[in-house]
Amino acid sequence: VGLTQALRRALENDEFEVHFQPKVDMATGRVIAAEALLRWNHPTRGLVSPGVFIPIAEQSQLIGPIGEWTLRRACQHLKAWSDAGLDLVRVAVNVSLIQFRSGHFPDQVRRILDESGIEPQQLSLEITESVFASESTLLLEQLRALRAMNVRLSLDDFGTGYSSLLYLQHYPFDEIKIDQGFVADLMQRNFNRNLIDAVRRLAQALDAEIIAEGIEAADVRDELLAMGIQFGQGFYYSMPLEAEDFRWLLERRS
Ligand code: G
Ligand code: G
Ligand code: MN
Ligand code: NA
Repeated sequence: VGLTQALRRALENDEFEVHFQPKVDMATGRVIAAEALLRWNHPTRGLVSPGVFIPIAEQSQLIGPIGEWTLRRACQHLKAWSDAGLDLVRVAVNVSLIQFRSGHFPDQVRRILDESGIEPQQLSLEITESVFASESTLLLEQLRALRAMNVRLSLDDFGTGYSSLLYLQHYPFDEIKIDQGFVADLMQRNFNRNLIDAVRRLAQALDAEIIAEGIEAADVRDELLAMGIQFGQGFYYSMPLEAEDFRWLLERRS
């Protein structure tokens, strides 16, 4: 069977799981958010990466139901953690541009927030930079509707793709995530340091928060802090964890 067929069955058979990676306030070490990262626990292949199956889901319309499942599951986990008194501000969920095609994505988000009982400001949606390539008013309208609901919008993988300063000012992003490619060799390359500093000033001008991803070592964290970057994410803090392990991480830190 093809992967599309297998993906369809995966949904029916509950083979997906959501893992979580902390987003951290680097000065204090406080976990401010959990990024939900989808995993496919295939019966014979084992854990399959979203890098493999998300593109197939996007081509086959399955991204709709898979994305909805992920969003619901992530919100349910956040609700359980906050009901348990664990100190976590929000959950972040990656969203594919295809999920905006129908025009009803904000309604789906609203429904899932109501169902799960979390507040809109506890949800952040991560959208990659390719958002600027589409120039779709339908998409921009939905982003504005989500922002008007107080859902947070995060611009993922910043610096890798289509960014245009001209577009950026029209989009309601609350957070910019500096792509890990610029963070990994920060210590070796002056260019990356200058670029990160430019993005920091850009974020300031747009009144958006900035977070560096791909932090793997303490010296990189220290350098980012010295450069005035407040938030970070990466293996240095934690790998993506199963929900139960993420809960332990929160308990240890509370
Ligand atoms: O976690 P990992 O490095 O394997 O993720 C690989 C890619 O898959 C990343 O670009 C990540 O943003 C993306 N991804 C992870 N979970 C989801 C999801 O639920 N939806 C979408 N659209 N992309 C995801
Ligand atoms: O595109 P997005 O930022 O959503 O993808 C996040 C992906 O990056 C996840 O699949 C996660 O496993 C991976 N990741 C998270 N932290 C690190 C890190 O410190 N180093 C590397 N190489 N990958 C990371
Ligand atoms: Mn992301
Ligand atoms: Na990213």
